[in-house]
Amino acid sequence: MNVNEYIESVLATVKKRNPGEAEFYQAVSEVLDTLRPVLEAHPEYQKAGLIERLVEPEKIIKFRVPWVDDSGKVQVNRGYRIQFNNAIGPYKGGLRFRDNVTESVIKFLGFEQIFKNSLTGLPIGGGKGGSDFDPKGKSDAEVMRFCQSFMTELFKYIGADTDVPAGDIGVGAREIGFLYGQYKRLTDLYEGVLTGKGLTYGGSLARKEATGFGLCYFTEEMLKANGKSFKGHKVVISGSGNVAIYAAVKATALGGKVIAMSDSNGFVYDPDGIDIELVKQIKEVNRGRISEYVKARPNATYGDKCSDIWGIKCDIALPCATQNEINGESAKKLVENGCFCVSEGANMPSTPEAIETYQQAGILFGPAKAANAGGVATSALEMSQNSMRYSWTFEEVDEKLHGIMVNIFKNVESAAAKYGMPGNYAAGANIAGFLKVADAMMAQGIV
Ligand code: NDP
Ligand code: 2IT
Repeated sequence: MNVNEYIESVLATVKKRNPGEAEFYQAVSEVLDTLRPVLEAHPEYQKAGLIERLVEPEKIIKFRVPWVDDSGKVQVNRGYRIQFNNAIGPYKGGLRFRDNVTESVIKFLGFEQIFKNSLTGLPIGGGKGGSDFDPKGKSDAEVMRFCQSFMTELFKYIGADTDVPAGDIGVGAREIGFLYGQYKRLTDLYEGVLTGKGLTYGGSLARKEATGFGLCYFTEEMLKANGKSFKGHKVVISGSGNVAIYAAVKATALGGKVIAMSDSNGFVYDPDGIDIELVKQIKEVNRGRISEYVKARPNATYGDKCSDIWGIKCDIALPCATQNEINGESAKKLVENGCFCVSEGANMPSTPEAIETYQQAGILFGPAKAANAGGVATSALEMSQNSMRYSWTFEEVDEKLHGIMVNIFKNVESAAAKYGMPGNYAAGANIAGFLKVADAMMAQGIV
């Protein structure tokens, strides 16, 4: 079987074994497509059935999460933890609480996490979990009861050296606190089993900022390598959650002007530049809607379709909300309006058609696996601090994060060039992330 036939046969198995799981299939096919030259150069991988093993999660845990809402009604959600690959370290990856969470979504996120975590250069394997529970609109007491029920099953499968979950969409400091409290109560262990913890109980300084800051450090490095920078450029950022807010802070600090942000209901456009403190107040403190922004900013306007944010003329686009939020049509609008850089804070925010559009237009594209790896990298730094029973300062963590993001860019750039695709950072990220995992899997035998 030649390499093309090999890839086709693995993809056919993935499709058959995971029927209807469109997101998972999308993530796998995007990666395998770029690994062709690597598999040509390393026939031993095919011989060892490495790709067949890589696309099959090591463990899929699925469970019922019953809880009682404030009106006394019993609610049932489904919980997941997918332990995808631990060749290079304990499973590591976030938990997502959102109504559209399915096994396919968790699988695609877990699969991406393998390569992302490898790119950080730190010893962490890939995993992901979550639930179709949505904390939005729930009381703190409901969120707590849900988190306690979720952890009452999950605690059996995780541990500081086994599997270390963290946040993602719908899981922030509040949820991590409730989950940690219940883990500790069930196990009597005070250990770094979750990251993104509060600062009073083992959290790391700069973890909250890390994904957004890291995204901008990576993007700045990519821009620099191509004779550009954030300075004086208009930036559009989708979402207004953890990643989006700190991407906006850092993009502004690096000289960019953020002119639009969004949530799942709509977007705001502020020609004077987004007032980030106001967004923090609305979204982080009040848990409100982005539409409230225009009440305080007379020059700003609100649009009630979140994908219309991509029609705003900008130089740099940072999608920081969710998967497949930029389709082919939105990508064309960005390119037509002169956007020269798309860098992904969210996981898989660009559809394959969107990526094709960027590539044909020759604009700079920072793929999620590399560009948003700063969050999980800083989680790994949190794990190190927990093991040492020691805390680094904000500046120390931020400096390490910066170094990690610069390194990721360098590795991605050189892997792309080495395998004959210079400037194709999506291929470079897949290849560089893959090689370390592949090497470890080869060394560890058929497991
Ligand atoms: P948050 O829950 O803090 O924020 C999510 C933001 O995206 C909110 O503004 C939310 O709007 C919006 N959003 C969520 N789902 C949709 C949807 N289906 N359509 C449109 N908008 C949506 O999550 P994070 O900021 O942590 O995560 C954002 C992205 O970044 C995700 O793709 C996540 O996987 C990725 N990521 C997160 C990391 C982290 O450390 N947190 C690390 C690396 C990647 P609303 O307020 O209406 O819900
Ligand atoms: O997608 C991601 O990398 C995250 N949600 C962060 C995972 C982590 O373990 O910090």
